Formats: sequence, structure tokens, C-alpha cells
Amino acid sequence: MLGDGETDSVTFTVPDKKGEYQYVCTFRAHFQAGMKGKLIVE
Ligand SMILES: [Cu+2]
Repeated sequence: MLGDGETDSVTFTVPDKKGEYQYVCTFRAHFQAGMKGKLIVE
């Protein structure tokens, strides 16, 4: 968790296969509040 005004970065390896991958925030109740997105691998 970050505080107000703080920043950080995350590095990860994307899947080998092109496509669209859903990701979600797993913090309690955040997914239900719409904190989710789509990762596009080209
Ligand atoms: Cu969240």
C-alpha cells in the first residue's frame, strides 16, 4: 500500500501469447468498486 502522493513501480513478465488479459486489484472491495483493467500483449 502506498500513501497519498507516493509512487512505486512493479516489474513483471508478460505472457508469451498475444492477447488481452484481465487484471484486478485484490485489495478488499476494490474489484467490486471497479478497480480492474486489461493488459494488452501485442
Ligand atoms: Cu485497489
